[in-house]
Formats: sequence, structure tokens, C-alpha cells
Amino acid sequence: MSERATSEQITVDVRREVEDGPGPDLEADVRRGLTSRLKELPPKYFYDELGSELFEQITELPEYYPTRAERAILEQHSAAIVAAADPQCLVELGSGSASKTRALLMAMRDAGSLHTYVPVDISEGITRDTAARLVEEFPGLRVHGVVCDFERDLEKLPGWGQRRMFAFLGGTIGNFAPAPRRLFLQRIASLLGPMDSLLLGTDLVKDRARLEAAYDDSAGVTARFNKNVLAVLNRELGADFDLDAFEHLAFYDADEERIDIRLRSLRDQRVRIAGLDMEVEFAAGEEMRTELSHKFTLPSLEGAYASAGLELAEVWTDPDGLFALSLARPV
Ligand code: SAH
Ligand code: AVI
Repeated sequence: MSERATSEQITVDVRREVEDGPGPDLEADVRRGLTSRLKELPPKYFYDELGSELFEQITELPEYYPTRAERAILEQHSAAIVAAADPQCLVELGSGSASKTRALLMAMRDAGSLHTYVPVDISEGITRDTAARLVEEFPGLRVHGVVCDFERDLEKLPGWGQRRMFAFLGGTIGNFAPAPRRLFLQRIASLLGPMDSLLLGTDLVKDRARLEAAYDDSAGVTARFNKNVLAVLNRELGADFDLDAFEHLAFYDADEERIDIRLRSLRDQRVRIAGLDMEVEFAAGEEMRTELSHKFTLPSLEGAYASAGLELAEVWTDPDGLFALSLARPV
């Protein structure tokens, strides 16, 4: 007889800043971003319900290889990862639909060490769905979802004294600029006890054509995902962005080893943001950065760890060498 999931197996904490809407962070971020020389918006605001759904569609696109490559690594190496890290509690940052995570959970179950899964995401709907799905799939698993901004609440995540593995999959670490990335990894390092570990997914440097196609797909899904941030500002801040007056742009910056994702204004225009009592001018052709997606090499990954007080323990890649998963511990 299969055990049924009960509500006691699931807790979902929605941190107040998220429950009340994006709030003061969004206001300050948008004001700062739209008054800087190169206008920019933080990528965390992509992920409302529609944005999370569009990201799921991106992961299925023929051009977007990272999800498939990381899934291949997890399917092949989860048992080795779990043997190396021996976690009882898996804390996943930016868990989204956790579609690849079940390989890790299965390996923990097979090793007899599966107790707790803590999906941490800014998007409430997808976190609730993920929690509900996983307790059905893994009877007896305790799921404690936390809906928050992980940059704000990292130190408040639960642990219950269990050996924790933090998983940060998908290459989302690449969406941090180098200085905030170092700080964020340092904060993770300071949370790790001697038996804890970090499992980090990083996309790897490769040829420009393949990288650029992954961020400018022929079906236009990434363009819709990118423009969705304007719809979020329209809804949350009473802005009047015309989504058709911007075009999606993604190019590889080989010096910085990153994809630079922008929205380019198609005409001279003035946008009113009622909630900030602010007007913003865009010149025809002006670009606004909406996301960076850094790509890594083994040396740059080791450098990122070293600068944060972390040490690379093991690294796994897919057969085509597109993506890397690495396990790190505090030095
Ligand atoms: N890990 C999944 C999803 C990656 S998409 C995968 O590998 O496919 C990035 C995820 O991180 C989204 O679900 C988004 O909602 C979440 N996210 C982005 N910025 C965040 C932040 N500051 N705090 C919490 N979650 C964030
Ligand atoms: C979530 N993150 C790792 C994605 C990436 O590849 O940088 C977000 C994304 N942006 C456009 N396509 C995918």
C-alpha cells in the first residue's frame, strides 16, 4: 500500500516581502536601474507566473541545451554525487519546477538518507506545485518550501541539524555579476558546516553561435520571457511600457565570458511609471540590460570558489562538455 502525501509533510513559508508583492525592493531596484547610464533591470523580476511558465518553455527549446545537459549529468552521476556529499537535507536555491532534482532525490532515497527537501524560490505558484508533486512522488519525504528572495533570506533557511547539501542548479549563479556572485558564494560558504556541501550547476564557455542561439531562439520564447519583465513593471508599478516598442537582444561578450541580454527601444519614447511618479525616456536604439548569463571554464570556476572561501571537491560534465556540475566545500 503506498503512503499518501499529507499536508503535514508539506510546509510552504511565504516570506512577507514576497507575499505583499515585490514591494520596496522592486521600487528601489527599478528607480536605480532606470536612472543609471546603461539602464538595467534585475533578472529576478522575470519570474511571475507567466515568467516561470515561459522559463519552463525555454528549457524545452531545441536551442536551449543547458537543461538537457545538466539533466544528463544528474541522471548519470546522482549516485556518485550523493555518495560524495552524503546529505540528509537538500536545500535547492531557485528550484523552479525542480524537474531535474528528482534524480538527486532518488539517489538520496536509494542511499537511505532522504529526509528533507527545501525548495527555495521567489515564485510562489511554481514552488507550491513543486512541493505538492514531490511529496506525491516521494512518500515520507518532508518538503519545506520557502518563497523568498534567496539573496535576502539565505541565512534564514531551515536546516534541522541535518547534513545539508545546497543545490544551485540550472546555471542561475551565472545570472549574478561577478562582485555579487562572490558575496553570495561567500555567504553560502559561511553557512556550510564541515559535513555540508554545495552542488553548483554552471554553463560552460563554448562557441558563440551555439551560445547566442540558446538565448535567441527561433520560436521567440526567450524574447517573450525577456519582455515579460516590462509586463511585470506595468502591473506592479502602474507603468505603461508598450512591449511592442522594444526588441529582444542577446549577444556573447567573449571578454567577459557572458551572454548579455537586453531590450532595445525601437523608437524615441517616454514611459510613465505611475507607482514611482517617474518618467523615463528611451532614445530610438537605446538598450536596457535585463540579464547577464556568465559562462565558466574549469579555471574560472575554481577561481570563483577560491575567492569565496570554497574548494572544488569534484566536477562532472555531460558527454558533450556543455555544462558542469561541481561539488564544493568550505576551505
Ligand atoms: N533550477 C531550475 C530553475 C532555474 S530558473 C532549473 O535549473 O531549471 C531560475 C529560478 O530561480 C526561477 O525559478 C526563479 O524564480 C528563481 N529565482 C531567480 N532569482 C531569485 C531570487 N533572487 N530569489 C529566489 N529565487 C530566485
Ligand atoms: C535561469 N538562468 C540560468 C537562465 C540562463 O540561462 O541564464 C535564464 C535565461 N534567460 C534567458 N534564457 C534563459
